[in-house]
Amino acid sequence: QGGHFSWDKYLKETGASAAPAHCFRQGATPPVNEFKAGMKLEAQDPRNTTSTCIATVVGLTGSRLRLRLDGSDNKNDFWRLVDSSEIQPIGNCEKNAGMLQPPLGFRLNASSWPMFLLKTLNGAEMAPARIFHKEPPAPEQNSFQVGMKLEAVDRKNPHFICPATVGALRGVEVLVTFDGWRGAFDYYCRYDSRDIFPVGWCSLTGDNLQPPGTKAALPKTLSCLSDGSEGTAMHPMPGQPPGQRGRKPGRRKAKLTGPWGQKGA
Ligand code: MLZ
Repeated sequence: QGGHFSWDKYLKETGASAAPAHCFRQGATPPVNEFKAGMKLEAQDPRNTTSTCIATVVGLTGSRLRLRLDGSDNKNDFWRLVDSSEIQPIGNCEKNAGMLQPPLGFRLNASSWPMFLLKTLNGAEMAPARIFHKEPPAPEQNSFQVGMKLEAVDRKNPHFICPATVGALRGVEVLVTFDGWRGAFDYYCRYDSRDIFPVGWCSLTGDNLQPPGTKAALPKTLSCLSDGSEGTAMHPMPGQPPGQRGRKPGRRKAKLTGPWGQKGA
């Protein structure tokens, strides 16, 4: 567990507001996670989305599962919500006349796939259908506004959910900018992405929300960060949302700006 981060104080100190829950494609309350490590299920291969593979739960965090495709390596784990439409109970693929496929980068010869499949399923603990949840419907339109705060998966470090701000809007897309970082982690996603959550989500699921700008010294004066982190004093800058700085996401080195942007920095 990292230091405790208080959205309440952070919103007050930044003068920002949280994106309302109706903006998101998320349940009103996070879905219960009854999965256990070792359970197997079917999942779309994230690197080859037309194929359905066998996956094993290798970790759990809040309402999400850390998944690894059977026959793949441990370098391509991915995370899915328990109410994702991209995971199904074992048997679902066959029921729909589909064929289970080896993952992209299957570590054995393709010809050994049928035998591999038999063996991997033999005696396996299959996640029961009742612990899967229905995916919530997408909101009808993009109702995010620039400056609104949210919690978002850091796609470069997908086990992290971090405080973020809507930096720009582009049709059905939203620019997710991470508070306290210069933009190296920012990305555009659809407004109905499953990777973005309303403020308070992590405290409901028990996920460890990363405080803004975790890697750097955090200013002592920030009462929203109550873990006594070291750092030089800095003053919050209300009403100064990051983002809209006209740079391409993902091209710069990760650099910490401090949670309040860079006026005077
Ligand atoms: N190890 C990484 C963590 C960055 C997390 C940023 N989240 C928005 C780094 O320090 O670069």
